[in-house]
This record gives sequence, C-alpha cells and structure tokens, in this order.
Amino acid sequence: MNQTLTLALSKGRIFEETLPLLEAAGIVVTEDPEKSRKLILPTSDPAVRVVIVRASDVPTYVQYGAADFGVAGKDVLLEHGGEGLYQPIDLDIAKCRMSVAVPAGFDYASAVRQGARLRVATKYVNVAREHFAAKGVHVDLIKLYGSMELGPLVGLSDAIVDLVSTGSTLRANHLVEVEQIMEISSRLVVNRAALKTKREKLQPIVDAFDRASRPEK
Ligand code: PRT
Ligand code: MG
Repeated sequence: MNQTLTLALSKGRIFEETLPLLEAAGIVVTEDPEKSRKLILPTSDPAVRVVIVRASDVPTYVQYGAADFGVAGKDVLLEHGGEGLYQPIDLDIAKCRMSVAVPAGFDYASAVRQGARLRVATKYVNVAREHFAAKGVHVDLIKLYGSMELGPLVGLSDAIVDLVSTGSTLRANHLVEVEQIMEISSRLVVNRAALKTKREKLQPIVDAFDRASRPEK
C-alpha cells in the first residue's frame, strides 16, 4: 500500500509554527521555502513531503486529496466551508482575532443603532455576512483579497473585517477595532479518504501534533 504522505502548508507563519510540531513527530523539513523556489519540499522522512501553497488554497488541496493533510487558519476554513475535510485538532498556532475596524472618529455604535447601511470591505465575506446578520445590521459587503485596511482610507468602505494580532497595522492606518468577532487559530485538516487508506502512517503524526500542540497535557 502506498503510504507516502503529502502535507500542505503556506509559507510564513503557518510554515514556521508547524515546524516544531513536525519535529515532535520526528520529521524535519530539509529545505527552507523562503530560500528555495521549490514548491515540493523533501523531509527527513522519505515517506513525507511538504507542498507550499497559498494559505487559502490549503483546504482545497486537502479536499481533493492532492495533499493528505494540511494546516489552515480557522478564518480560511470558515470561508472554504470544510467540505471533505476532517478537522481533528486545533493546533493553537498562528493565533489572532477577526475584528471589525473603522476609521478613528467614525461613530460605529450610533451608525449601527440608527440602522444605517454599512459598507464593509473584507476578504471574509461569509463570516462577516453571518456576524452582521446575527446583529441585525444591514451591510453591503465588498470583497477584497488583501490590504483591507486601505478601504476606509480611500472611501471604499465605512468599515473592514480583518485579522488583528498586535494591532499595529490598524494603528498605522488610523483605524480602531470596534468589535471582536472571534478568536482565530490554525487547525490540522485531513483528507477523509486518506484518514482511512493511510491511517497507519498518518495517525502517529496526528497524535504527535496533538500532544505537541497542548504541552500542558
Ligand atoms: O499573505 P497571503 O495573501 O498569501 O495569504 P494569507 O494572508 O492568508 O497568509 P498568511 O500566511 O499571511 O496567513 C496565514 C494565516 O495566519 C491566516 O489565515 C490566519 O489564520 C493566521 N494569522 C495570524 C494571520 C495573522 N495572525 C495576521 N496578523 N493572518 C494575517 N494577519 C495579517 C492581518 O490580515 C493584517 O493585515 O496581519 C495584519 C495584522 O497584524 P497586526 O500584528 O499588525 O495586528
Ligand atoms: Mg498575509
């Protein structure tokens, strides 16, 4: 039986923060994606390779079985919908929060109270739609793919829904966080078929990730 495993990761914080979990499973990635142009990286385990994809593409690769497992933010998983994915563990990495932010001086509370129609720019249209619907706030959602912070500065929108970690990006653009929608961290996602056909190889790695992601237990 073919027990070769492909792990999908995105470059940057998810790659960096997954490395210690891989090491806990006895796997060392032997090339640095920031230095190499390769999209398929070997590891110290000949039966495990890493593919480097866009953060928002991780669930798609795993859903279709092009990768057996991957690591993706809750933000990305909520927008993707999670079809075909088994999500066994919250890895507690790449943590941040999803928030509503507005220009300093914009009276968000009274705009919401007066039932004004709010223009909201965001990459996270599904989460934003649900959030404002639950509050009974009328919104026009404007889909962006990045640099949401610019929206209110150039009159594209009244507000944004974006990820915040230190808050320095908001501050640098004179925006203030007015509402926290949810806490975000990254999860391990596993292809449902691979979980059955490659269990022997996959389960010990999932278990090692689980133990390493909650060292208190
Ligand atoms: O960058 P690219 O367009 O390729 O994709 P991506 O932005 O989805 O990938 P990446 O690697 O930047 O983020 C991967 C995952 O990390 C996200 O899906 C989140 O789950 C998680 N994460 C954790 C974050 C942050 N923290 C974060 N701070 N993702 C993005 N940010 C951005 C945020 O969008 C904002 O622009 O950082 C800025 C805010 O940071 P502070 O520290 O200034 O508040
Ligand atoms: Mg990014």
